[in-house]
Amino acid sequence: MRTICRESALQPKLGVETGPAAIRETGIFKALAQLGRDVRDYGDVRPDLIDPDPPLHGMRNWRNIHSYNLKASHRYGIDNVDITLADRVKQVIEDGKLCVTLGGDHSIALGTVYGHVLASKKSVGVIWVDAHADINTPLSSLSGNVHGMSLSFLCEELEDYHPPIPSWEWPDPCLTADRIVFIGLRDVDPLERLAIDKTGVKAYSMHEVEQLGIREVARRAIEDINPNGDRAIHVSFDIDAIDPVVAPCTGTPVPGGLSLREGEYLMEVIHETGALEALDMVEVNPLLGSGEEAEKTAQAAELLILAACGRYRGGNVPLGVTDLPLS
Ligand code: 4U7
Ligand code: MN
Ligand code: MN
Ligand code: MN
Repeated sequence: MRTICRESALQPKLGVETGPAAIRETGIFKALAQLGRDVRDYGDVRPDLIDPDPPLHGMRNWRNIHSYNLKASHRYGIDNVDITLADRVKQVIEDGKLCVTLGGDHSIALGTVYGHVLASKKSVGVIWVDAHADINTPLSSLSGNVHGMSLSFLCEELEDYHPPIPSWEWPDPCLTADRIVFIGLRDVDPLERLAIDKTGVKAYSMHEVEQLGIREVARRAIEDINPNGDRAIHVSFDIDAIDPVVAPCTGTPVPGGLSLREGEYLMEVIHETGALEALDMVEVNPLLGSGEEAEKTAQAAELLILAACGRYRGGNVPLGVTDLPLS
């Protein structure tokens, strides 16, 4: 069972809210069923947008993003979302199922990680696969885009660097820095680098992927966040981690990314741990390119999700089949 949700247009470049539809259209449900996965589409989590939603401390769309992810809209005398993303993820995890969330932009990780941490019986470690570190604070961000800040709100060590937000509680930071690891970085703001150094979050940028190879990076990353094998894994996969030649339709493409092969290998290895409880696939934006490019990007996302769900490139025997057809 898995949940498939999407986000509304909460960032300046429109179109990312149509990413989930493009991924659904790849035929992913059929492919998952063929793998023997019991799939349930929970539909969308979709708020009625609060409008206007002026910035605070430079943070754009912060009311909408908060109420959508974590619910606090009643503080504004409005009730704009039936169920929050955090509650939806919590529900799926509590059912003991792998929860796949389709974004939407990467601000959805505020809700998915928080919901996962609330619901999991285990301590949660996060593998953040991204060209970007998404660890700006509202005060260090040059853009004001919350999808570039998600981790700073989740990380306990950065709590004191956040300005107070009146009548508002952002999520209790629910991760310690030793339970976060980056893979695929290649566009990190200077103050984000400082945040990584100060907190000690482990980071395998494209430099380390080149130096060590994806096999060693995957092994180390899993060991970093799950040293004793007793934790649950949350993968937050920004499609811009993959090279734009393969996944062009995304808001902030950066050349020189992971190949699809590297991405699939990483997801296969994470699947093999048996510890994966939640996966976000975010930042697919079908409107930023031709139809063909949009399809290519959605197909890359599909393959990555399938690998995380047990698709093996060497082939999978169909469920329940033990012999070849007899003559
Ligand atoms: B994504 C950026 F300044 N760092 O903060 C920022 F370069 O979810 C980019 O990883 C953030 O796609 C990218 O706006 C957010 C920028
Ligand atoms: Mn991101
Ligand atoms: Mn990114
Ligand atoms: Mn983005």
